[in-house]
Amino acid sequence: MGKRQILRLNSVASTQDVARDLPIGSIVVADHQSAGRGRLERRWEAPPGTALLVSFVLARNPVLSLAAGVAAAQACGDDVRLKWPNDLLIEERKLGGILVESTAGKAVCGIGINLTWAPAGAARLDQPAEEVLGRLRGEVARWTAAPVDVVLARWRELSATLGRRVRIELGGQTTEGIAEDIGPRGELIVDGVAFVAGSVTHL
Ligand code: BT5
Repeated sequence: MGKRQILRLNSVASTQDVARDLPIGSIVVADHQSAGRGRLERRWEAPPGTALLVSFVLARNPVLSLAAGVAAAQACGDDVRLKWPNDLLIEERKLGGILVESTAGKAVCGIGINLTWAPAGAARLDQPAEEVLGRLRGEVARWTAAPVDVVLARWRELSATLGRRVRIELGGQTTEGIAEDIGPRGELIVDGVAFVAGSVTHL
């Protein structure tokens, strides 16, 4: 399938789209994205040179989004917590996000982390991009190779969601309850009901 590549680009539409065509083990980093995206067609905003914007091409993994969250939290520092399913938080403010897009043979895991700029109400890290990326590469390799139960255990420790009252919205339906735990495939359990996807608000 070709040799893995490490691409550093100035401006792209989305690092996800470049990464999609590369073999497993490849990494795409950009200074700027003209069409950076989150889940469900949402936009990911960052002025040029202000954020770490990276996509990792990885083997498929049922808990990849949570493993990437653990990896990113560990790469960023002790005060970073995880909001289910895919947000990095500092003091309840969003520092970064994770977007996993899977195809038949691989998964593209995009990670955006605010460094010198953040939208109103969001957080930023104020650390050099190269240092964060260096740590992130090691942590992604470690946590995507870790057994699922080890990933879930670390995710629980880093979680800002578990034990909280939450609102979860999925397909036009809204549920409120206590986020009790995550299940074996990373699903969020709210008052005994398992959600495999959805948007969570901490209440
Ligand atoms: C995410 O989506 O949080 C996943 C973001 C993934 C971005 C990376 S950057 C590298 C790679 N290439 C891409 O094109 N994407 C990935 P979601 O949970 O849907 O959150 C999106 C929402 O976060 C938006 O609707 C905004 O409300 C908010 N948002 C946008 N930009 C933000 C920023 N820089 N900091 C904090 N919040 C932001």
